Amino acid sequence: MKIKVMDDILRANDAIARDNRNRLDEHGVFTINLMSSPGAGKTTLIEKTLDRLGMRCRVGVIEGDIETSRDAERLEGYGIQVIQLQTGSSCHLDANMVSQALGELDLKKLDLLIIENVGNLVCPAEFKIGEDHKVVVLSVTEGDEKPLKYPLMFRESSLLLINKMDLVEHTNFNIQEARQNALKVNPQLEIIEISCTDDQGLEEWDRWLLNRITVPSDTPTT
Ligand SMILES: Nc1nc2c(ncn2[C@@H]2O[C@H](COP(=O)(O)OP(=O)(O)OP(=O)(O)O)[C@@H](O)[C@H]2O)c(=O)[nH]1
Ligand SMILES: [Mg+2]
Repeated sequence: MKIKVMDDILRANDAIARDNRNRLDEHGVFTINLMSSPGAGKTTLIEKTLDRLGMRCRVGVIEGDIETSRDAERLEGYGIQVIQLQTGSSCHLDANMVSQALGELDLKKLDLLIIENVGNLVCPAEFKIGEDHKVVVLSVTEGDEKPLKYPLMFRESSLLLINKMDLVEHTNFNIQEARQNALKVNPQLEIIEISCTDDQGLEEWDRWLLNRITVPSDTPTT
């Protein structure tokens, strides 16, 4: 019986997620659902992405947190459209929450929407929210076995960003093990090693995004 309830919840969520996706597609907004454990570096990566790509495309951000607006406040200086969602007790964003946030955004003025999910390596992966791709961030301080222990997020994602590579020599994180573990769970997964501190790998991340974003040629980015 419990299983049926969960099935119903996910089916209802999927219908709203499809509607979100249609709204975003209508306006040509490429959308990623950025997921990780708390503190893996999602907001820092968004800041870096805005520094690097903010002049080349129009970026909007939806921040998902259980409490506070601290992540949205970090992005205030960029002059972009940012919406903070506070989930209260919920450990993930769902399609309905994102639908409400989309109503607050001027989608005509966006090329890329980054949705930072609640820091959690399990629940966010269960809920579609209207994204084109899920992207998972794993930092080297978390352990190279995490893709095996928390497989769903790695299975659902198109791209794995292994972050905090500047710290790897101070940890027992084995990069080859991490890659193998992630590919065992999802053989199609693309993997980029990055550091938001020294910018390692961020050019490859820029390319991954730019290859997928459609920027109208006459669009001003400010
Ligand atoms: N050394 C190092 N620190 C990093 C890197 N990326 C992020 N950090 C630090 O990691 C901490 C957490 O970063 P956040 O960007 O807030 O992480 P988050 O995933 O957004 O966290 P939640 O929103 O709470 O889930 C901060 O102190 C960052 O400065 C990196 O590449 N290297
Ligand atoms: Mg954050």
